[in-house]
This record gives sequence, structure tokens and C-alpha cells, in this order.
Amino acid sequence: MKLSKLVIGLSLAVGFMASAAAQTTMRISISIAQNSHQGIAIDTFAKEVEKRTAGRYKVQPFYSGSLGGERESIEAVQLGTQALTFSSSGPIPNFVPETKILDIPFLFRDKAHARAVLDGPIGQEMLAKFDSKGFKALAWGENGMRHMTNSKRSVNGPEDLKGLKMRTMENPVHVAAYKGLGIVTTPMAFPEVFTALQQGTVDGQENPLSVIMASKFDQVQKYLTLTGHVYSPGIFLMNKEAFDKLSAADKQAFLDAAKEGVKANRARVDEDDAKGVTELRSKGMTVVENVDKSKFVAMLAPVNAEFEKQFGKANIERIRNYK
Ligand code: EAX
Repeated sequence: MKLSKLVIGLSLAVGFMASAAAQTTMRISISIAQNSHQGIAIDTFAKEVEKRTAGRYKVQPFYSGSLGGERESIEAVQLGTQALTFSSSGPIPNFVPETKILDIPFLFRDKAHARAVLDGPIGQEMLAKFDSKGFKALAWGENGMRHMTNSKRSVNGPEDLKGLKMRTMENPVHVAAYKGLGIVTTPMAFPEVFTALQQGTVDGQENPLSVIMASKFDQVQKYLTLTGHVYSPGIFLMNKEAFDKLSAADKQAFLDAAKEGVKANRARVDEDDAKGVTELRSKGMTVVENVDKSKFVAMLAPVNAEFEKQFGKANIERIRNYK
């Protein structure tokens, strides 16, 4: 009797120690609120990792830039002080310059085109470029089609942008293009944007409807124009060493979990895009839904000539013509 109790006690203790020791917790972060297309991406990923590794790996999500802005989080993942992050492509060119081409305005016709490119050979080739920079890029996700907001005036065409002071992402392609549209550009990390808009440090900013809603920019911005001027990819990034340490089966589990995260992420972007204008109008924003995009494209001709030189016309055309 005593012995069997001891055996049970011991085996319970050993079992407990083994499961405690076998569980690894990893952190993942986003720069915006949990109730968003990015929140659902990392929450789904966390749940799927735990499920697919039978609880041996636990992913702890952090929201609203509580671990830092996107650039800081990417740096932390590269260094390995943080295992994972989900980021927009904004600061990515500072780490993997080859991705810059994806940030060219009016490159993608719509989300479907962008998703097809990112899921196809072009996007997959680009994911592999992260390997030599200390990252395992698990999957392309999505931030969405970006639109412009400001506190000064309705933007009906590119001529209305002249002299507007706008926060941009810390992205050289965006900065060059927006300068070409006459905007006074102020690159800034995302966690500072709300306050900058509130205090009038900048007049405006540009982001997908999903981000505008999740960040309550309607409280500090009056005018929204659906410029759809650039597609904003998102990406699941993991520290390369942390990924390499996983067993083959666990690697697959992380990759599959990221795919599930992307599905939930894109579905939420579609939902947000469908209801965004109505919701933001009901919160008091004045929305211009239809602008002549060809006027923006025409104004960007000199900048686009620069981009063709920099990235190669054929590479840009390969993306534009991808079906
Ligand atoms: O990833 O910095 C930005 O404007 C991003 O779109 C935002 O942080 C969401």
C-alpha cells in the first residue's frame, strides 16, 4: 500500500516535471490593438501552435506596441530576445531590402491580386530572403489597402495633398512616393501616431480601414479618402535559431499555424473593408469614396521611373502581370 502510493506520487511528480520542463513559451507582438485583423492573426496562430504541438509550445501574444513598435520588434526577433512578431511591411526593407518592391504604390490592382502574388512563387521566393538575415519568415499575412486621412480638408484628387503634413511608415519607398504626391512626409513609429495626430504634429496619416478603426483614428481625423494608393503586406516573422531548433514536425506545426493565422487575418480585413466606410461615417468622418486613381498614378510617373531603375522594370512587370 505504502509502496504503491509512493510509486503513484513519484510518477505524478516526474510527469509534472517532464511536462513543465517540456513547455516552451514564446512571445509574439503586434503594434496595434487586439481587436483587429492583426490581433486575430496572432491569437489564431497562438492557439494553433499550442494545439498542433500538444501544448509543448505556448505562444504569448502582446498587443498595442507594448513590446515596442514594428521596427523594434523586428530587431528583437532578429536578435532572438523575442521569438516572434507579426508586422506590416513598413520597416521590413531596413532588414531585407529585396522586399521594397512590394511597397510600390498602385502595384497591385486589389487584395486578390496581392494575395495571389504573395502566395505564389514571387512571394515565396521573397520569404526565403529572410533566412540569411536571422529570420524565418513563416508566411505573408496582410495589413490591407491603405487610404489617406487628415484633419484639414477633403482630398478629392492628388492636388489636394500638396503641403499636407503626413505621418508615413519608416519605409523608403513610401516616403519617396508620397513626396512625389506633394505630401510633407514625417516618418514615425506607429505607437506615436495617435498622439501626433491629436496634437497636430502631423495633419494626417495613411492606413487600411482595419487599422484606422482598430486605432480609433476617427477621434482625431475628420477626412478620409479611399485612395487605395498602396497595398500593405503583413508578415509572420520568427527568430531563425528558434525555428531551426524545432523538430521537423514542430517546424511544420508552426508553418501550418501561421497559415491558419493568415486565413483569419485576411477574412477580418475583408470584413473591415466591407463595413469600414459606414462605421467611420457613423463616427463622424467625412468620406470620399471615389477618386480618379489615374491622376495619382500620373503624378507618380517620375517616382515610378526611379523605381523602375532601382528594382528593374521586368521585376515590377512580373508582379503587375501576375495572374
Ligand atoms: O501594422 O505603421 C503602420 O502604419 C502600420 O500599418 C500599422 O502599424 C499596422
